[in-house]
This record gives sequence, C-alpha cells and structure tokens, in this order.
Amino acid sequence: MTDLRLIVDGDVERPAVLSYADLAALDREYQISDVSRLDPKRKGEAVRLAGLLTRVRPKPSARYLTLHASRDDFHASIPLDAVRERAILIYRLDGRPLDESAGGPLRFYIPDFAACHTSEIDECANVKFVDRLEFSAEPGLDNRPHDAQEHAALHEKEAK
Ligand SMILES: Nc1nc2c(c(=O)[nH]1)N[C@H]1C(S)=C(S)[C@@H](COP(=O)(O)O)O[C@H]1N2
Ligand SMILES: [Mo]
Repeated sequence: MTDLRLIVDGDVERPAVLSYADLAALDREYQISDVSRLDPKRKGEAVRLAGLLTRVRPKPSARYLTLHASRDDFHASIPLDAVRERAILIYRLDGRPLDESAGGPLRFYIPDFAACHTSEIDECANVKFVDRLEFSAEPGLDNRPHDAQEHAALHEKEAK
C-alpha cells in the first residue's frame, strides 16, 4: 500500500499536501460512509470534493480542475463548476486504505458521469491514483483517450 499524499495547488488560497488523516479529518458533513448509496456500481468510503475545497479555498479565477495521476502519467482537466458539488474522492474500501487495484490510494469519482469521450465530464475523468489536484483559469494537461480506438488501447494497457 502506498501512503496517500495529495498535492493541491494552483489557484487556491491555501495550497496543501494532504494525508490520509487530513481527508478523514474533514467535517463529517462531507464524509460518505458508503459510496454504493450514491452509485450502486461503486463502493467504499469517500470525502466530497466540496469538503476539500473548504480547506484549500479555490480563488475566483479557478475555473478548471486538473486531476493528475503521476503513477501512470494519466491526466484529465475538467470545468470546476461541473464537479464542485458532486465529485468525491474515494479513500477507503472494506475498512482499509483503498488498494491500488481499485485505483487507490485515492480515486477521483463523479457519480453521474457521461459515457467515455462524450463530454468533459466523462467516465475517463474518474482518475485513479490521483496525487495532485491543480486549479487554474484555463484547461490544464489532459491526455484522456479521444476516440474508441485510443480508449480500447488504454484499457488494454490498464489490464496488464
Ligand atoms: N490513473 C488512471 N485513471 C484512469 C484511467 C487510467 O488509465 N489511469 N483510465 C480512465 C478511463 S478511460 C476509464 S473509462 C475509467 C475506468 O474505470 P474502471 O476501471 O474503474 O471502470 O478510469 C479512468 N481513470
Ligand atoms: Mo474511459
């Protein structure tokens, strides 16, 4: 298990490096004890992005959120307003820190995403192993697959 270390930077009042304990310490109102109640396809424990935002305080200029996974060099940049209130970060499963096989130690998740490569908020933006949240005025790095072929190639790679 890799230790959770989430960098939050860019256009925020209080940049931070958050640990597992920091996420667990966010106010109860932001904690989700059973993700399956939000989305029957998923399980685990999570914290709402909204809770994290109260801590780092994005500046008014922050219109995009870029999700970085350095582990496999996967990145997605999405409009912040579209996910501010609905995205969650899954950090526990079965009473343990989220395993890499489930996208841990931390997985960004949007409960009602669109199908892959159909919009900015698609299934592909559910970034696994996310280790940096970067806020910015303009879209940031995004290397999600653009079409069905690229998508199939990525899943092939993921399965290895
Ligand atoms: N770090 C990382 N996150 C990722 C990917 C990836 O290759 N690397 N693939 C994305 C794509 S294209 C999809 S469709 C979903 C698949 O999630 P699942 O394996 O939980 O169904 O994860 C997304 N998150
Ligand atoms: Mo995808």
